Amino acid sequence: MNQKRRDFVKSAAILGITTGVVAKSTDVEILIPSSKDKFKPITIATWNNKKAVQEAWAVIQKGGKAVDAVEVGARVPEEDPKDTSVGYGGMPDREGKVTLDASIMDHKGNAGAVMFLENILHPISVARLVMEKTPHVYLAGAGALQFALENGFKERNMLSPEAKKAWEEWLVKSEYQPKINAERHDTIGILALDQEQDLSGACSTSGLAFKMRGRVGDSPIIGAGLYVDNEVGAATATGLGEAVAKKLGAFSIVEMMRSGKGPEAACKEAIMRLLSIPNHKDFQVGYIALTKNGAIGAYSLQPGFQYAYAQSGKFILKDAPSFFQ
Ligand code: SD4
Repeated sequence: MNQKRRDFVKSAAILGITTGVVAKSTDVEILIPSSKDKFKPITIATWNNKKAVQEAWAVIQKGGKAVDAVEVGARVPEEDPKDTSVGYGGMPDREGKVTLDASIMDHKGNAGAVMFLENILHPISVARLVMEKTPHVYLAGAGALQFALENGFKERNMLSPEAKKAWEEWLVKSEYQPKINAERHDTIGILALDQEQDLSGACSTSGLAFKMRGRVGDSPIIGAGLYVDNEVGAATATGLGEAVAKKLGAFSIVEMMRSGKGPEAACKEAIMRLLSIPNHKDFQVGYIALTKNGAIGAYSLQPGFQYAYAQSGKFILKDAPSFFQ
């Protein structure tokens, strides 16, 4: 038994509970990582990312690693022209350029991310290579592109005809106002628990439509848009990246789960922390979380946020509970 696990069991013993169970006190759900026969592998993603969770599930079902599953899943919307917040088809910045942010974390606590990356179809796979092949966590802009090209990725146009048209229409008034749930079905945060009971996560986005050139959101920032701790759980975010980044949303959720909150309660508390941001009525944030023993939860600021998961070969789409109704 490793030191952390020993400490965990010790604190569980102090609380008078046994491992492998979910114990409930009056207002806190205490999650105890279960033994291997007590968990069910799962893949879960923000929005109606059905194909993504299903493809990720197929990896897990075959005995594949969670990190492979989340990469496979994130690649699905990256190449879907209909998804206007991720990869090809994503809305451009106000200069008409599609700029991409993506991050990935594996069960060993390794992390890699790219931000302000242009002309590459699969930023999540570049992020994975940053994680695996470099001494760094973040590569940005021209340097990230150079790294991608050196590793065999090909440059291509990422502005779809539809996104170009939307940008040209936007230019008429040039008003920047991120819309609540405009990114519906879009930005993907995906988490997976594999058959070895290992967790990983990935997040990929083209960011907010018509953002300033050079703007980076929460999605590539470890702890903001994505966080994974294989001892505890994982969390990821969608919505207004500036709000998520100010609160380190994903990290705060994992830390709350470590302290005993269940995944939905932790997501809810992280949403409540957004209420100190003055214009919180005008933006959306949605969080999803997954624990080491396969429990899931979600919560959003505004209604309309959905999440999707695949488990035991079944696909399920759910509306997340929200602070505002
Ligand atoms: C960002 N969080 O760049 C992303 C946007 C998003 O669905 O989630 N869109 O701020």
